[in-house]
Amino acid sequence: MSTNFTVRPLGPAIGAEILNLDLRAGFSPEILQSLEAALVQHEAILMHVPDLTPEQHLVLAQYFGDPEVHTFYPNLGKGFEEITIIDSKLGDRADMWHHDETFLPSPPIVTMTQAKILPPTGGDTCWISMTTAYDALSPRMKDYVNGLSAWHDMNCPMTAALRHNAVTHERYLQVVNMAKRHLHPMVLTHPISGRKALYISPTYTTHIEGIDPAESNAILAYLHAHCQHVKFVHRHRWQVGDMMIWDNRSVIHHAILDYQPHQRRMHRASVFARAPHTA
Ligand SMILES: O=C(O)CCC(=O)C(=O)O
Repeated sequence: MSTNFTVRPLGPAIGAEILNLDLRAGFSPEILQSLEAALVQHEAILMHVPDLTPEQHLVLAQYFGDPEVHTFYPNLGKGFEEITIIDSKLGDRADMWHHDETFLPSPPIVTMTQAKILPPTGGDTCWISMTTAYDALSPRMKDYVNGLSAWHDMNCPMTAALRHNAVTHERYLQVVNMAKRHLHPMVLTHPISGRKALYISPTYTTHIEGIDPAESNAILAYLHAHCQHVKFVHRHRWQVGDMMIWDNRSVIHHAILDYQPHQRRMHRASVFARAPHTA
């Protein structure tokens, strides 16, 4: 496949940087296919694209799936409803490890976020390779988790936010009344790479189905601690214009909230699979 860029791995487990990407002629099918190959292999990829237009952001999103119009975040407006604005000045924050929206039956598979306004320091985002974390489990633990399913509940982070006084009671009730949750397998098989990944997060996963609550809590606590080992993590210090694309079937992410009262603004698109992902 002929492309105009090179891929530089940023770590053994996860992350790669796309270098010398020339978008003057836009996203050709070859570029898009090569970006997808890099994404599947490295799970989170970095592009330096300060001149990327909203139209190009959409082209990229449409290649990976059906772009989502986010239910509660604001967006760029007419024609660009799929480009979500996440701005700390609007009170938006995602200071927690999560896959995107796993309380949905078919959550977004890929997310692509570009930094627009950054604080002088801080505001890094981290990703965990849930495939590498899965590979590192003992054979006994792999046997244990394979075949189990766990609930993912949108109320879970809202309850935490309420406890931290980070959300109004009105907003809390609004979200809780939506009652969005879904049961997902604890281990996903990536439809392209065939790699297995743990599919749980401390943000949304409440409990393992059919397991005694104390055991479920203990197993989940162990698995979350296991996944958060630094050797599975890639941390990115953003520059304005950087775009990260990540594969929600392989990674979880955490945007660190350590820059208040400064502003941090990101433009983000996430996409749904055109056919449901396989377990
Ligand atoms: O702002 C970021 O770096 C990521 C925010 C986030 O968690 C998300 O877009 O799902």
